[in-house]
Parts: sequence; structure tokens; C-alpha cells
Amino acid sequence: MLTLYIGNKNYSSWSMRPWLVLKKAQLPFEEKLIQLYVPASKEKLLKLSSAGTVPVLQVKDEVIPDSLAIAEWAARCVPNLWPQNAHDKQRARALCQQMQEDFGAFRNAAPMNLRRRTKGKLPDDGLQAAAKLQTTFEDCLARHDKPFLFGDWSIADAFATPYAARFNSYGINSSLKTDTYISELLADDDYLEWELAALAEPWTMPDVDEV
Ligand SMILES: N[C@@H](CCC(=O)N[C@@H](CS)C(=O)NCC(=O)O)C(=O)O
Repeated sequence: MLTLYIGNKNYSSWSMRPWLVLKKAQLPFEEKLIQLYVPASKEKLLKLSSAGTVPVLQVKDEVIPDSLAIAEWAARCVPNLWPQNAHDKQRARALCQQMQEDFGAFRNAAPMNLRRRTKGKLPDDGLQAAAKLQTTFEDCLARHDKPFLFGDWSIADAFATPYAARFNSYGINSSLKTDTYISELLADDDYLEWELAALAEPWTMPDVDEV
């Protein structure tokens, strides 16, 4: 039995990634939501794992924190979550790591907020990081004629989905190729199931809602 601990669906971009991966892997799991950034949340998170963050996957007695570690675990159970070609697999892994560590200025300037629709100008460093990410997407997409970063859907696309939602929420201009890719990610049935639940959440975060 698998339990995936996640944060608020409207705001928790890290939680969305492994949730999408487990859905695509068709691994049945129970989801438990911990409301983030309220007085009791840190204590609950630290009880789950020393990382003190979500997502966390519980597999029997073992807990796996970190979105990429959970995705790697799923890929060991189910084939085809990484590209089949060894070179592409290596590139996809590196890109996921980059999407975790890089583009911080974009994440800070445009926190994931699925309810949000605005065209207010982002700070320059946020826009530069968004442009760099767009170039990275285009470089992947230019290598084939299929809809996803490495052709067929892979973990890299799960990692890209919260960024796609940011482009959408903050009305960031993007090229036709990136736009088509973003539309593909945001029309995905699993993403739409997550989004529907996010839109129904009662919680707000004024700091993020007014950025
Ligand atoms: N690198 C981690 C980041 C996890 C993370 O920062 N999660 C946020 C939610 S999106 C969190 O739990 N924040 C709560 C806190 O830091 O108290 C991952 O990829 O899972």
C-alpha cells in the first residue's frame, strides 16, 4: 500500500510532480493532504520525515521524501516513466534535477497558484529565468515531432507541469512551440483532476495570492 503525503493542491508544486508520476504509472495510492503554512503544519511535516517538507511517499515502513526520489522509486517499479533511449534518459534525469535546483527566480516571482490569472509584469530576474526555461523546453522539443520533452510522456513532463501552470497563471509570453507544449500539459486528464481539486480548496495564502 502506498500513501503519498502532499500539500495544498493549489500551491504545492513539488507535491504535484510525484502525484502525476504515480497516476501515469497507474500505481494505486492513498493521498493525504497536509495543509501548509499554518501553525501546526511544520510539526506534522517533521513527524513524517526529517526533511520537514512534502511530498513524502510512504511505502510500508519506509518513507521517501523529495519529488525526484519518489519519481525514481516509481520508475524502478514501472517501466517507461523515463525515456527508453539511454542518452535521453540521462538528459531527462539531468533536466529534472535542473528543474528542482535552477529557475528559482522564476519560482519566487511566480509561485504556483492554480487559481491565479494575472498579466502583471514579473521582476526582470523572474522573466529571465522563465525565458531560460523556455529555451530549455524548446531545445528538447526541437529534436522530435512528438508532444512531450523527450517524445512520449516522461517524468520530465511531470516536473515541467507546475512551470506550465505558472506560464498560464501569470500570462507569460511564450513561443508557439512552448505554448503548444504548455497547452498539452494543462489539458492532461490527470493534471485536470488535480486542478479541479485545487480550485475547490477553501484555503488562501494572501502573500502568494497578491504577488
Ligand atoms: N526538493 C523538495 C522540495 C519540497 C518542498 O519544498 N515542499 C514544500 C511544499 S511545495 C514544503 O513542504 N514546504 C513546507 C515547509 O517548508 O514548511 C522536493 O522536490 O520534494
